[in-house]
Amino acid sequence: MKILPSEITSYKNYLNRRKFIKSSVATGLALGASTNLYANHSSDQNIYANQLDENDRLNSFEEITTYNNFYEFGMGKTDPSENSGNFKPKPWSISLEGLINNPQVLDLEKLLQQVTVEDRVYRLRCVEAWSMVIPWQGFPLSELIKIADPLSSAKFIQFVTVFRPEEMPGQNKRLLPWPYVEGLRMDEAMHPLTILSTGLYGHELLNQSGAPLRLVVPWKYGFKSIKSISSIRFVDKQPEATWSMLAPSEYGFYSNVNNLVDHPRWSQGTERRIGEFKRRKTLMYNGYEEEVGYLYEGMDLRKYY
Ligand SMILES: Nc1nc2c(c(=O)[nH]1)N[C@H]1C(S)=C(S)[C@@H](COP(=O)(O)O)O[C@H]1N2
Ligand SMILES: [Mo]
Repeated sequence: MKILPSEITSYKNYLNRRKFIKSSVATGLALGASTNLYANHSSDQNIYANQLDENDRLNSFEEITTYNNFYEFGMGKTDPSENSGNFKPKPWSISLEGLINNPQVLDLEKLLQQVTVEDRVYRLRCVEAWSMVIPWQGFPLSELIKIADPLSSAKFIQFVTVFRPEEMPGQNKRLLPWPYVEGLRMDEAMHPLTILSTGLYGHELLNQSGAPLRLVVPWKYGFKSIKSISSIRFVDKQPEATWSMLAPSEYGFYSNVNNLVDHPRWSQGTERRIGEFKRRKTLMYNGYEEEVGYLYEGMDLRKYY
C-alpha cells in the first residue's frame, strides 16, 4: 500500500484533534474522518494513553513505518518497508486451534464485525534499547479468546506468523527458524492492555507493521508483539517462542521490560526514543507496572526474565 504525502498530513490533523492526557483513560473523543477505518469502529472512542506524560511525543507515521524489525523481510531497520511490497494481507484468515470449544478458521473481515476496535496509545520498547510511542487501533485479545472459548486446560497461547516465502523474502534465508512464533500465559493474554492491532494513526497496518493483524503487548520487549498472525493455538504448556528458542540465555519467555536485568549485549537501564538524542530511563514494565505488576507477584523476575 502506498501512502501519499497528502495522506500523511491528514494523519497529523487526525492526531491534532485528539488530546492525550496523563491519566490512564480518556473518554469521549470523536474519531476523525478516515475512509480506511473499519465500519464498526466506534465513534465514541476510549483512548488508552496509559502512563504517558507530556514528554512522550508520539512518533510520526514516517518513523513508525520506516524503522522496523520484521525479519521475514530482512534484518535491517528499513528492510521491512522496502521489501514488503509483494506481501498480500487481504483476504486474511486466522485459525483458532487447540484446547478450545470453538476451533475454527475465521475470516478477518467478519471477525472485525464482532469486536470493538479502539484507539490505544502505547510505548513500544525494543530489547535493542530503542523505543517509540505509537497510536494503535486494535481490539482486546480477550475478545477473540472469548470467541475461541478455551477449555480450563488451556494455560498458554501460541501465536504463529504466516509462512509465505514467495511473499516474504527473508523466509527464504535462515535468519530465524520459520515461521516466527510467540506466546503468552493465559492471564497475560486476557489482560485488557493486550490487543490485536489492525491499524495505526487511523490507517490500516502497512505490511512492515504486521498487516493485517499483529499482537501488541506494551509491557514486554517488542519481539513479543508478533506480526501478521495466521494461527492462534491454545495449549497446556509454555509454548516455544522464536527468540527464546534461539538464544534462551538472552531472551526469556516472559521478556517483561525490566530495567534491572540487562541483556548480555544491551543495557536495559536506558533507551533511545526514535527521533531523540538524549537517552531516557527505562521504566519497569515499560511504565505499565501499576496495570500489570500483579501478574508477576511472587515470581523471581531474574529467573523468569
Ligand atoms: N513475525 C515477526 N514479528 C515480529 C518480528 C519479526 O521479526 N517477525 N520482530 C519483533 C521485534 S524484535 C520488534 S521490536 C517488533 C517491532 O515492531 P514494529 O516494527 O511495528 O515497531 O516486532 C516484533 N514482531
Ligand atoms: Mo525488538
